[in-house]
Amino acid sequence: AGQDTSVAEEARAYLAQFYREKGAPRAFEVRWAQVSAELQRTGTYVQTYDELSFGAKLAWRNSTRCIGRLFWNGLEVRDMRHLTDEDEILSALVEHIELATHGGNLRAMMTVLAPANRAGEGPRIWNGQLLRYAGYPNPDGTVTGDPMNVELTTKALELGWKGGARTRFDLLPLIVKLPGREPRWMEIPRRVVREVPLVHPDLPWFASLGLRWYALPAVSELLLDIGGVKYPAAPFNGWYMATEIGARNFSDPYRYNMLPVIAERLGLDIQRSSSLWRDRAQVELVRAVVHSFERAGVKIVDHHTASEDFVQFAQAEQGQGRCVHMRWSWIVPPIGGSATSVFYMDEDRHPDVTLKPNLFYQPKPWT
Ligand code: HEM
Ligand code: NRG
Repeated sequence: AGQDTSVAEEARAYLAQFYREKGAPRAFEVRWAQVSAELQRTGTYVQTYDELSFGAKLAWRNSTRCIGRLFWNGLEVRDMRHLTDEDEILSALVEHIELATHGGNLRAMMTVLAPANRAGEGPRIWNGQLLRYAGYPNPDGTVTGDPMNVELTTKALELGWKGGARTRFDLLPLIVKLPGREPRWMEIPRRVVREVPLVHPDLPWFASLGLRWYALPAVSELLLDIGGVKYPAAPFNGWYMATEIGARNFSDPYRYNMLPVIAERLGLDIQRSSSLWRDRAQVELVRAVVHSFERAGVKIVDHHTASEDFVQFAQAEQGQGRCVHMRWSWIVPPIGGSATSVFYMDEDRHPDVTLKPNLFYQPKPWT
C-alpha cells in the first residue's frame, strides 16, 4: 500500500505539472478525480496520448547527462502501448529505425511500448541501442567488432542467431522479451539501416582504415518513468554529436581503440605521451566523422555547436523560471573541454538533480 501511495503522489504531481505547463491548470481537478478513482480500482491508470507524449518530452528535458536538450519539445512520440505480440513489436522497432532515420534528415523520436505491471514486469529490448555492432571474442583475448557488445552478442548466438560475416561492423539482430515468455529476435532489414563510411577531408589514407558507423543513435535500455507509470521499453533517438563516435567509440582503449593506429599513420611518436599523439589523432578522427556524415547527407552536430545549443537551452529554461540540472562530467564533451561554452557553466548553479519524468537505468534484462 505504501508503494501505491507513492504512485498516487507521483500521478498527482505529474498531472498538475502537465495541466500547468499546458496552460490549463483548472482542468487538473477533473482529470485527477478520474485518475485517483482508477488508481483505487486498479492500482494504476492509463495515460492519455497527450500525457504520455508530454511526459516523454519532460523526461528528455530532465535528462541531466544530455547536451541535446534544446530540442526537447520537438520529440515525436509513437504510442505503441497496445502491442502484445513479439512480431508486431519487432516490426514497430524496424519502423522506428526507418521513420527516425528519415533518409538522413534524422528526427528525434520515441516509441513507447506497454508499461510494466504491478510486479514491475513489462516488455524489454535486450539491445542497449536498436543498432549495435557485434563483438566476437578471439582466442588471443582481442575482440572483433565492438567490445561493448560482447555479452549481447553471446546472448544472440545462444538464441540461435548464426552471427554475421564476422567483420568489425556486423549488425546485431533485435531481441525483445515479453513477461513470462522466451526472447524473440529478428535480423534488421538492411534497407532501413543507414551507415556512413568514414573518410577524412584531407588525409586520403584514412578511408583505407575501413571504418564506418551507423547514422541513428537509438537508446533502448532505459526505463521511461512518467507520473507513477513505468515504461521499461521506450527506445528513443536524436542524432549523433560527432565526438561520441570519434572521441569515444573509436578512441576508447576498451572500444575500437583506433588512436595508436591513426597516430602512427600520422607519423607521430607514440612512445612519448608528451608528443600529444592521442590528442592529435582524436581531433583527426572527429574531423573525419563530421566530414563523412555531412558528405553523406546524414544529420550530425559538432561539439561546439551542441555546446552553444545547450547554453541556449539553459537560458530558455531560465527564462521560463525553471532550473537546469546537469551532470557536468557528461555535458562537457570528451575533447575540446575548455574550448566549448558548456565548460564555463557553474555546477553549483546547475546541480545534478533528478526530476521526474525521467529516463532511468534498469537492471540488464537477462539478469
Ligand atoms: C546522453 C546528445 C537526443 C536523452 C547524451 C549524450 C550526448 C547526447 C552527447 C552523452 C552520451 C554519452 O556520452 O554516451 C544528444 C543529441 C541529441 C540527443 C545531439 C539530438 C537531438 C536525445 C533524446 C533523448 C535523449 C531524443 C530522449 C528522449 C538522453 C539520455 C542520455 C543522453 C537519457 C543519457 C544516456 C546514458 O546515460 O546512457 N545525449 N541527445 N537525448 N541523452 Fe541525448
Ligand atoms: N554515446 C552513444 C549514444 C548515447 C546517446 N547519444 C545520443 N542520443 N546522441 C553512442 O552510440 O555513441 N540521442 O538520442 O541522440
